[in-house]
Amino acid sequence: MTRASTYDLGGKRVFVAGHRGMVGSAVVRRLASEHCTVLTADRRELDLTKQEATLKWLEDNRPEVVVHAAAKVGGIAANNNFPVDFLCDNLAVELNVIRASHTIGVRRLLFLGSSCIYPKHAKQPIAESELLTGPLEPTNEWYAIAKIAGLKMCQAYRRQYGDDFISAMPTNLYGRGDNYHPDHSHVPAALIRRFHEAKIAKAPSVSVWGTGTPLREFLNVEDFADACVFLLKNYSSDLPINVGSGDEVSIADFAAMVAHVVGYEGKLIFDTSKPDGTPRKLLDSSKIRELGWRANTSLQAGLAVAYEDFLKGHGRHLEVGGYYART
Ligand code: GFB
Repeated sequence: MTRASTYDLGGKRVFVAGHRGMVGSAVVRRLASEHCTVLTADRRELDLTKQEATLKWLEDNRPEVVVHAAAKVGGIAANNNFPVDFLCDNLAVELNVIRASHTIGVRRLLFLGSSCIYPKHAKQPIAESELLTGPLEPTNEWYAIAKIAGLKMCQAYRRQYGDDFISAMPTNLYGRGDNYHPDHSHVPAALIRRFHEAKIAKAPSVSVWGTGTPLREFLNVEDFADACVFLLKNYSSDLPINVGSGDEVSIADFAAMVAHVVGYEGKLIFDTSKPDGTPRKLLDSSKIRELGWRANTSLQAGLAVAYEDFLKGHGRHLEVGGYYART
């Protein structure tokens, strides 16, 4: 099908857009063992929402490979509350990076999407063919539309110009370098922080958003970074490819796991005034498994590392506004 005749990253100049984000920083760590030259640009040096600046930076630095891990991201509340930021900023960055990559002749580009691009009531587990078969989940449709546009840009450049641009769709990610903002983060970081603070304060109970019934599949970011490198080397197709762990859990059970890892022993109270979002989001990752890749970090072990990272203060506490990559 879709297996590229193995692409050698050795000696290549690889630009990781969004290298300060959770995903981008994990990709940089993973690329360290690939004997390539990793290129990064701080936001002060390059604002990816600026078209001319992005083109100039790429012309000056001449990467052969691009990992597009730059995005405005956040959890269910941030997505719901900042539709302009999630739609427009993500569209601008995608257009600038993908178009400039074409202009300077980048050989391989990996665009990162998200499992939220699939319809709210997609058939489970969600195969790549479910894309655009039904309405999106309203809490994240702005972000989803931007991500769908990004993967369509990759398909369009491949169709019209033969560019080897591919797209990967990760499931819900967590791990080192996450954003621990109390309102804007995703559920793993939000609960690590809230339970930790409740443990310190000896609070008798902690609130968890929603009913606790939604099902989510969680993938450790180090595993995802490994999948990104695997796909750069082994995958070439206009079809996006799912990257999941198969670790599906209800939010209630997930919250109990996080409480255990953090050592919080109080009561969990479900705040049903907060949204649940999509009821279930389990990816069908059989395509990438057939190519020979699978995740190998257990949720328990990955959460322990994430909590350690939080304790070391490596997590970021950002407002929505920075470009930190995560899907
Ligand atoms: O991680 P999260 O915001 O992502 O929420 P989504 C997952 C589930 O956890 C939802 C519940 O059912 C939340 O209601 N939850 C419980 C909490 N407590 C909390 C909490 O304190 N904070 C948060 N954030 N959630 C996002 C999309 O949806 O998934 C993005 O909005 C992106 O666009 C990302 O695609 C992967 O899975 O609901």
